[in-house]
Amino acid sequence: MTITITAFERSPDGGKGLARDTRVRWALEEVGQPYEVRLVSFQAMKERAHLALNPFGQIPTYQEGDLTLFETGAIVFHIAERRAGLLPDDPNARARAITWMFAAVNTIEPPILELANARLLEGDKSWSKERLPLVEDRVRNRLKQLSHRLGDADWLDGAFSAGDLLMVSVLLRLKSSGILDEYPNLSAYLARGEARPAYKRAFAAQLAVNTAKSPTR
Ligand code: GTB
Repeated sequence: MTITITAFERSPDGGKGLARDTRVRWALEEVGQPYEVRLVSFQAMKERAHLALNPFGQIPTYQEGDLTLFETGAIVFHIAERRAGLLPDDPNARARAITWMFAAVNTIEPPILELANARLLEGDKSWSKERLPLVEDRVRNRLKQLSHRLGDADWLDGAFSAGDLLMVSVLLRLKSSGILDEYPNLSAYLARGEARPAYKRAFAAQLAVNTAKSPTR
């Protein structure tokens, strides 16, 4: 059955792989599942047809036959459950990998997003200089805890899993900030994720979209 995901017609990051379709592409690449991509404009994302796929008017969405999904955590989980390669068979190891998926999107991603918003959207506010260090410290607090748990392991719990896929995806947002350099094992973890052939294919695919010439642009 054909799988179709949606992605930005043109991502604001110009193809750095930070838009969330990259993590879905990566999951599909890891399990060897071909997929199609439908590109949507910001305007189209807010229209009725797209809102039927994602009530929040966002990308990515995932369609497979009658099934429509949104929320990248749920999409990656669905892919990982149905195809081998992203979740261990052992029930306890599987439950732990799923725990790391939730930790990535629910515990680590929120302060990172808060920092991105503080820098990008609030940088010109009079109170921004006072607030920014607080927001950065919230990120550091979580990174310190994560770094401590990862230690010198390659991945968070045994073999690479969907938990690592989401955690690396979330940490990628910090790559240009310099904060990750304070945690060398997390920087190395990120680099290991980016070095995976499936990630490279996913990254290249989204980059191709964002660097393609278009007569309308
Ligand atoms: N919780 C949802 C999920 O995980 O699926 C969040 C989805 C989401 O935030 N989608 C964003 C979106 O559609 C794109 S990925 N935004 C448009 C809107 O809300 O109107 C977030 C994103 C966008 C751009 C960059 N960037 O340019 O660096 C990075 C990340």
